[in-house]
Amino acid sequence: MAGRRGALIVLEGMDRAGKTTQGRKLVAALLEAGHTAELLRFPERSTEIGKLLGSYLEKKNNMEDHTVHLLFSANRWEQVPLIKEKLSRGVTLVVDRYAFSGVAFTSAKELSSVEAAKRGDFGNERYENNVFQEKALQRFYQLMKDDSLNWKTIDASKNIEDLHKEIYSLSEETIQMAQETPVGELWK
Ligand code: Z5A
Ligand code: MG
Repeated sequence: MAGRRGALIVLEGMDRAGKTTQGRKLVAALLEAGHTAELLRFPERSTEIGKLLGSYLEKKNNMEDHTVHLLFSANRWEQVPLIKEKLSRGVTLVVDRYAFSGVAFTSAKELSSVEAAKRGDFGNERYENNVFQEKALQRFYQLMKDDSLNWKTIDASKNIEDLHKEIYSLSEETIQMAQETPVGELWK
């Protein structure tokens, strides 16, 4: 199968939708089935930029909104050479949040900043309140109107095993499809 590229499978959704749970299970199942697969996550909190984002999300520091947006973006760009290299070597990448979260959360912030500012500390991290999450969800629906990206909607209220089966089956299809499609650029 030399020369066949890996697929980029992105899991997006609201806080606690089960992305990390499903991402881990998916990679384990793909490996078991003989695929080469790895899990990535964004924000990737281990890099210098990621550490800044981690403390911002934990409300240990404050930053100007545009600056934070660009740091989230930079946190992805710093991984892009590695992502391209892995895809071209045939590694399927399962990605726990990507640029769609970047757009959805920044634009939700613009909409809800007044309302959010009135609110107390709902969750442990910044953005973890119902109003904000709802705004971000609406932004995800808008982004999903772009059919060039092969979005699949999954009902996250199902049980973990049923969801896993559904995501696994969609991923197998996606891996097959990716082999016939060259790696493209997002939003170009
Ligand atoms: N953010 C941003 O603003 N800009 C960007 O560019 C990017 C991100 C990339 C941190 O993200 C924040 O960064 C996030 C967006 C912003 N803020 N918010 N919201 P994160 O990915 O590090 O954290 P998160 O996604 O918000 O939360 P999470 O806790 O990682 O959620 P999850 O991964 O979707 O869920 P989980 O950990 O798999 O599951 C949560 C719990 O539910 C756990 O106890 C599971 O056992 C349980 N669970 C999972 N699935 C099920 C089902 N099906 N049934 C019942 N229980 C379940
Ligand atoms: Mg998670």
